[in-house]
Amino acid sequence: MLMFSLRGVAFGALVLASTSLLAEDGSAGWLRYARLEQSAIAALSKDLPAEVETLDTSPVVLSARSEAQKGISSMLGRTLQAAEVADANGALVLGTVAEVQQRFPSWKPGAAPQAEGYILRTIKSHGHSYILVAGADPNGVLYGTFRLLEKIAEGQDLARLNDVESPAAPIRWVDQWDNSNGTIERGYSGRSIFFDNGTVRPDLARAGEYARLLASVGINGADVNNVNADLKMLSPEMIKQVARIADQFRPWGVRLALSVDVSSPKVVGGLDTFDPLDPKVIAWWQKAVDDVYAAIPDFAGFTVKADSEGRAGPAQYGRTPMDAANVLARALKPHGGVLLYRAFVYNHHADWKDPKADRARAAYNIFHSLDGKFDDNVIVQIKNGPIDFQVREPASPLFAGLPKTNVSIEVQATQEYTGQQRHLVFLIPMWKQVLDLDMRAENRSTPVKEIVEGKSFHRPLGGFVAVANVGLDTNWLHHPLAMANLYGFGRLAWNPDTSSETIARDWTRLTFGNNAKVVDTVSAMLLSSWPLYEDYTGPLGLGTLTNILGPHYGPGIESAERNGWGQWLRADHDGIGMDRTVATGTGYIGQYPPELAAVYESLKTCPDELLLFMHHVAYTYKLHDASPYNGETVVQWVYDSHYKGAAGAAKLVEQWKSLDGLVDQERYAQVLALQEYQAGHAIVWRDAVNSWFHKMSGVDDAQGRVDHFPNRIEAEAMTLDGYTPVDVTPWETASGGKAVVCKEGATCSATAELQRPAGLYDIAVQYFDLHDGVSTYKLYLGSKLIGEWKADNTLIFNALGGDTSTRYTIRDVMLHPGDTLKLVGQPDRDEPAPVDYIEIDPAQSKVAAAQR
Ligand code: GCV
Repeated sequence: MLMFSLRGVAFGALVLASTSLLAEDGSAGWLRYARLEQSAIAALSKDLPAEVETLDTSPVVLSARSEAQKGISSMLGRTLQAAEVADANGALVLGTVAEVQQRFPSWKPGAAPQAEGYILRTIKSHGHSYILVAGADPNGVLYGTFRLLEKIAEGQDLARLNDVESPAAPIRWVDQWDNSNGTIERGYSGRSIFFDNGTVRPDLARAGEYARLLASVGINGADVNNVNADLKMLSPEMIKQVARIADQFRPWGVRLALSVDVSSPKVVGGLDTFDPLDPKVIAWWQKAVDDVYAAIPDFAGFTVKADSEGRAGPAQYGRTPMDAANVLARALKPHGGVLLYRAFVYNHHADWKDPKADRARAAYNIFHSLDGKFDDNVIVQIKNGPIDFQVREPASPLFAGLPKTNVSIEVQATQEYTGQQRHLVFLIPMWKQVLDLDMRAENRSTPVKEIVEGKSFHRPLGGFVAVANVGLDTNWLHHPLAMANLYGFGRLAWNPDTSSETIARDWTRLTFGNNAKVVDTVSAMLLSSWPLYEDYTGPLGLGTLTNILGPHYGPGIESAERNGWGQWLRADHDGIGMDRTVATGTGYIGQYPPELAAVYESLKTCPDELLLFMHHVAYTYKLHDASPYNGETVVQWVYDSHYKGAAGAAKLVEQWKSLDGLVDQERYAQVLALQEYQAGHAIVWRDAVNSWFHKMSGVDDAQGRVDHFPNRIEAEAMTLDGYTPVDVTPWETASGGKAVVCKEGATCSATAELQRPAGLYDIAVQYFDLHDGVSTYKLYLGSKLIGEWKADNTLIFNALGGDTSTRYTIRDVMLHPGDTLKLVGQPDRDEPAPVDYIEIDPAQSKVAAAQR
């Protein structure tokens, strides 16, 4: 055995030299097990035994063993030999605490881990080292093994392992919003890994790989279908199919859950009602649940969305969420299942003319009075904020409003309102800011994290749910850096006290290796990304200023106003913001416990980042004196923060470029393309929001930037051949509200004579990249072709506007007065080679050199 592992080391050393920066496609996520530096291998190898002894034969512990073998072979080039009983030279020992105690009777475990927790300990026995991974149960063994591998990947000392870890809460789930036809609601990375063509995919290899990734960060449940549930989901054939997904999950300790529609007894079951209190309906649910458990014995439970956004619900029969939840929960209870009932219940036909109407109040209004009436296997699942995953929201007041009910927090890792994995937004700091908020329920310390852990109110159940929506894209979430959100969610669900910095650094190490510059740079990029995205998309608690009636991606500010969806900004020419005070507004603030309510109610104490969520103020209202607001007016803050945010997005490009050669070329190129795209799109956001505030408020930018673009040439102002000007809606999403388009089959051009002083310039062409077509653009300086590209981004939108506006930049072009610039566009299918403007700025390279 010893000989074998030595051979492994020698082989490993050979491989190291040739593999360090091999192209990687991201499919392994953070579980790459990249080969370590030779010095690290040598240091770790002296403490790592040559055998693995498995004291438990459950499938989960066998997964732990194969994972340990795989990880160690890949990182250290050593073979970890499986042995029933290890020889006397030491071993990695995997088993439950009881099994390990039996194997080493003199071993004292000390503090016992709680359910799914583990002990990692190095002990000496007869002069040899044993590394013990002792789990409270099989899942604990698996989680402990992954933790050990993480330590190895980070080159940590194995000689004195002494960790005891337990998860913060029992519910640590992901939700997928996958539809049985293979699409994913709010999915931005390809089609479903589970479903296709109305049924479960024949090949479920990705489902197993997904479960492995989830298990590696302690996630123990996955709801695989959209909360807007397909009614077919409970049909016998579908359950048989879905059981195949559960088979893929099971070896990784991940239990499968399903979303169900409460109208199923009527629509699928053929009953004349789905009134939850009707005995026929109760019996129907019991039978449906029994059938599910017959096919999937470790089934985790149901998630329910009802009476929300057009979904059927108990309200139709004058019943409450509690009535519906308890009926399903009672059917699940004998099998050990749980029922997650979403508190995302609101009327999307609200009366926008009513100054007291307020969607943010809905969840508390509906659920608070039901506190204490839910069965003990019901968990009320509360979105982090009271609206809908906006770039910033306060914590939902409902967290403090259900002290006698199990609750979980629902966050969104899929970046619906935060850039859809085309913008880098590391969401951990955003989630932490909610988790860490002390609600001051009962005038005592009750941070949200302790409420959902069940600690604050001594609840038996509770936890963390993230809408993940990974897809068939090779790298799972499209942006290679977006996986930090899924990883970080798992880390927070395990221990919400983990800092954002630790998560960012750990993820980076696992994903890109231990090079100090890479770790520092990538984690700095991650940690700056949410604040800067907020800076250019959603100031002062207004919410993401996106088109809420469209794809929730680019800017579309007024879409929030004057409709029933209740995401109102309440903007007029004098001021902006929702007055949610008790004194003069909707009274929402009164839903918080009194100490916190007092903070939000007063303009003096309300944090500026939530100002316009809580209050309606004039554009000229002055923010707090302290940094970063420095007593600026609301409108000037909006202008400044949008310039700051766009500059921050441009900086991400430079930060990433500094890693050229330190990160494999494949992922380097992918991230670079996305960061360059983001930097361009941040300018679209900046200009749209600023122009809109400028028009609305009538207040000029003190720095003279807004609506004043001396370096910009509007396409409609160029000499056009074939191109025709069109209005863009909403107006703020195109410069000057207009673009030019070319007819299908034609070739069009837009020409301008330049009078720039001789020098080096960057020339940016702002065009629209629609989904249904790949137009070609060519840019000529005089007769010289200086740029050629195709509008072939993978955006899914089809209208000219903020969702599709895209920038192509040609750097370091030498210009002279009298030069002619000609843009030639060739449409393709439904994409008319559209152009917004051309901007010619002094070359960034020159600016940077001048600044040095
Ligand atoms: C699954 C938002 C999303 C919807 C989603 C809903 C929910 O409104 O835009 O796509 O529906 O939230 O969480 O139920």
